[in-house]
Amino acid sequence: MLDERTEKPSHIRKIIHVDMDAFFAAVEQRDHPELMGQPVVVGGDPASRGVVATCSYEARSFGIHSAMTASRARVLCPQAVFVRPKMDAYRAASQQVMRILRSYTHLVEPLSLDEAFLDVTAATTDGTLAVQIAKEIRARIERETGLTASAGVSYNKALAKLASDWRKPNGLLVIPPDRGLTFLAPLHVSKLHGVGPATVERLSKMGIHTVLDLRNTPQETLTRRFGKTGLWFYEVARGIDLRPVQPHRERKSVGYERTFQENLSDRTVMLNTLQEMAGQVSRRLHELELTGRTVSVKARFGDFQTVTRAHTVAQPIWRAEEISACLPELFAKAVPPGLPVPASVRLLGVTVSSCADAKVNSSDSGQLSLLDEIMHYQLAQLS
Ligand code: DCP
Ligand code: MG
Repeated sequence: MLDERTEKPSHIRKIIHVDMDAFFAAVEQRDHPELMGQPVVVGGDPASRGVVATCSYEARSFGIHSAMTASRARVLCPQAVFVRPKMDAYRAASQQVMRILRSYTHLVEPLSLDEAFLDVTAATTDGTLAVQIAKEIRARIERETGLTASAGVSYNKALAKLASDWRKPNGLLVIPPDRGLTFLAPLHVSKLHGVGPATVERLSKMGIHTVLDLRNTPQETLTRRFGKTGLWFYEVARGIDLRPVQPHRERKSVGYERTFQENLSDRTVMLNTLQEMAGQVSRRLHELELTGRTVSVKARFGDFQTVTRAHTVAQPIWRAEEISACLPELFAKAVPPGLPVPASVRLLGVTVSSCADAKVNSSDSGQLSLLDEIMHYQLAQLS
C-alpha cells in the first residue's frame, strides 16, 4: 500500500526517542544557577564508597562517567562539585517531560525517568513530518522545564535510540529508512540493545566487532550460539526491529545486581553480599510502595555461565528479613557447595518480582515503571 501524498510505503512507522541530557546533573544546574558551566557530579559520597549516578558534560571532559566510584571521580577532577541525588526533583521534571510527550500521542513508552519512545505514525498522517514533531518536543521541553533533551527519529526503536545518542547533548538526528543500513554498518556491536560486556566478549571471539560483521554472520551461527537473542542480532543488524512502542508496560521487578572488580570465591562473603543486596531491594520496594512474591538470586560465574534460581512465597513481601529468609536456599541452588574449582563468581544479584502496588492506584503504574527501570539502571552498575 502506498501513501497517496508521498508515494512511499505507508506501513513504515515513525518512532521518536527522546533522552534528556545529563539529566540529574542538568536539574541540579537549573536549580542552582551557580553550578552552570561547572563540573557537577551527582551521586554518592566520594569519601565513602559512593557511586556516580551521572555528571554534567563539563565533568565528562575529565573522564568522569556514570557508575564509576565517586572517589575516582574526585581524583579525575578535584574541583568538581559533588551533590547527592534529589530524586523528588528529578521525578517532578520527568513527569513534566512525559506530559509534554503525551500531548503528541498516547503511544509513549517511558524507559526510565529521562527517556521515552513515541510512535508518532498516526500524528504524521496529516502531512506533519516526524522531525517537525521532534523539533517541537525539544523546544517545548527546553522552554517549559529549562532542561535540554536530545532526540532521534527513525523507523524503529533500535535506530531511533541510536539516533538520539548520536547527537548528544542537545541534538537531533533523523535516520530515514534508506539510511538505516549505512548508519548501522560501522557501529560497534556494544551499541546494540541487548549487547552487554559479556556478549561483546563472546562476539569478539567470533571475530564480530561491528554491526557489519554481525550482518555478515549466518543466522544459523547466531542462533546456535545465542538462541533467540541470536535471531534478534540477525534482524537488528539488518535494521529490522519490530518491537512496538508499548505505553502500558507493567512493572515486573525490583532488583539489584553487582559485578565485582575481583571474582568472589568465598561462600560466606557471597551470601553476606546477597543479604546486603536484599536490604537495598527492600528499601527500594518500600520507597516505591511495592511488594512482591518471587525472590530470585542470580549468579554469573567466572566463565560467564549465568544461573538464576527463584522462589515464590505465599504472601507478598518487601522487608529485608523476608527477602533474606529465602536467600540461603536460593544461593545453595544457584551456587551449589562443592562446585569444582574455579567456582568463582563475577556477578551476584537479588530480584523481587511479580510486584504489586501496595498503595498507588494502577493509573500511576506508568510512572512507577520509570522508577523501577532507573533503579535497575542505577544499581546494576555499582561495580
Ligand atoms: N543514572 C544512574 N546511574 C547510572 C546511569 C544513569 O543513576 N548508572 C541516572 C542518572 C542520569 C539518568 O539516570 O541522569 C539518565 O541516564 P542517562 O544514561 O540518560 O544519562 P544522562 O541523562 O545523565 O546523560 P546523557 O543522556 O546526556 O548521556
Ligand atoms: Mg539522558
